[in-house]
Amino acid sequence: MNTLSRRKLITAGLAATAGVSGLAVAARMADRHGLIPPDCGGIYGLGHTLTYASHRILTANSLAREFPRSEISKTPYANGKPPKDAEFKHLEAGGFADWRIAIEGLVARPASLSLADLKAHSSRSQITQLACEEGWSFIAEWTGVPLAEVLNAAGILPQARYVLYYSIQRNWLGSVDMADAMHPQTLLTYGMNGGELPVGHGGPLRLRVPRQLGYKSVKFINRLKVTDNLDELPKGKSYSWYAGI
Ligand SMILES: Nc1nc2c(c(=O)[nH]1)N[C@H]1C(S)=C(S)[C@@H](COP(=O)(O)O)O[C@H]1N2
Ligand SMILES: [Mo]
Repeated sequence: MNTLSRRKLITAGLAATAGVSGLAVAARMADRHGLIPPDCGGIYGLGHTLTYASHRILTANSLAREFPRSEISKTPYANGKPPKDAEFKHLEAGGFADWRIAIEGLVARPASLSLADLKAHSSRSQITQLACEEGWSFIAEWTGVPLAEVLNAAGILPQARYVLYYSIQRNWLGSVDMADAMHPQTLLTYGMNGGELPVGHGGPLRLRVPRQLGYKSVKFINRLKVTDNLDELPKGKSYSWYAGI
């Protein structure tokens, strides 16, 4: 199906979902509010789009569930191995004092921030669940600075639509729209369960996006880029781009 007829189908679906009175209204709404995800094509595209669009229409500002301290998992599962390369080992040996995260792209004041710089911002702690698409999950207390605060300090330009986040593990590139980037529970996370964030869980720094599945919470992040497009995303990825829960 070509992109044009896909868009027509999507906006027809949106008209039904949102209960608005006509296709023209739905099409305008979809365009204006950016309700078409990057993986709108392909056999799962319509489903991805309707999920994304309806979440954005119905629950744009909703909060992920937060749990009482008593529900924190005793043995949280660390998925995969921390990076083994010399650069990471060197940074780890130095207590990550030299870890930096670059803030780039559509911002007025690009920056390079250390963990100490991040900790100088206001911190937020929240007890949320990390759920993997494979079916397992755990609950932990996560501490960090809201991404919104760091982005606001850098001065987001009006064209901004997405934030890309890069890991020292090159094959892990994450991205969210501005609704999730600016959401109060989206944290640049440096602490877990009262201590430093362990390397098993992405220490010294990961982005926690608690309104989406675990694979959007990329570990070992060292660069953020505010953009107006997602051209850098690898093509033909199997996970859906939007993984709202
Ligand atoms: N850099 C990096 N980030 C990553 C992953 C990874 O392997 N490398 N795995 C993802 C997946 S699929 C999940 S479910 C969670 C797991 O987080 P955990 O290791 O804290 O359990 O991290 C996500 N972020
Ligand atoms: Mo996962």
